[in-house]
Amino acid sequence: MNQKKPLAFISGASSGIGKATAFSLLHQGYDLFLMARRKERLIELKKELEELAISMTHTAHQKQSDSEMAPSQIHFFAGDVSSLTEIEKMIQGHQSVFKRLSVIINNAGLAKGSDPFHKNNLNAINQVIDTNIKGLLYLTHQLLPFMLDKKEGHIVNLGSVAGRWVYPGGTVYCASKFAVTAITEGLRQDLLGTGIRVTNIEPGMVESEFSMVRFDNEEKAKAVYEGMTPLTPEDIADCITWSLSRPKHVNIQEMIIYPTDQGAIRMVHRQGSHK
Ligand code: 8X3
Repeated sequence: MNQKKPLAFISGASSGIGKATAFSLLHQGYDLFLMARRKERLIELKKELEELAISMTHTAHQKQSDSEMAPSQIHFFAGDVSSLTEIEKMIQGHQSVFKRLSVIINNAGLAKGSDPFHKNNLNAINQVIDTNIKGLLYLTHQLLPFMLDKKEGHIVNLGSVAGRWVYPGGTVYCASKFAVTAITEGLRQDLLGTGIRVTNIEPGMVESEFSMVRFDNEEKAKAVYEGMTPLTPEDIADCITWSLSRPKHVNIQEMIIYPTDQGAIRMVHRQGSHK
């Protein structure tokens, strides 16, 4: 039987948690729709995922010779989540694909610097708010109708421990992640009765491009994880995949994940130190 697979949409899919989640969900048998700004990265990633999907299908064929299994399909769109126009263009161009939408992973997000608020650059403030809050809202608002029609689906928002606790130099980033916490909680309440689940995944320190984007400085970015073992994007992809794989009547509202070496934000055990 050659059945259509459910579709998972992932924003910020070209690296880090988004990319790791793409691989993890491919293994779970989803078709994927990847969105990110960097087109070359998406082209490369699509190729990698397609190759893996084909090899997975061959292995499955060998095990179940009587079933006809198609490899997962990988779709992508290069665009910025903070642009409603680009989101609308993406959806208009892929109506039939989005009809199979089952999962939205709102992963795109960033921090810019760690200066005190009065030293923040206005462009950076706008970029963080526009991506982390407005981007998430726009995408969810435009994609939700495809899931409402089906009376089931799952929205996973990538929050952060910074959406629970505030730290100096994190005013704008923390505000954006507090918004993600509120949006997730609100959506879960607003969507009650629709069959759609909503989950907030809130990681502590994850080693990815996050710190490089935040500091725009390789040395500073490296120093963040020095002497400690941070979480990996794959650790978080595991949590996302587990939340999605619960029975349909189970909604994981939120999950806070710290590395064992992190006691709280800015409280890190580093080799040879107690802080
Ligand atoms: C990232 C966690 O501690 O850098 O979301 O703000 S932190």
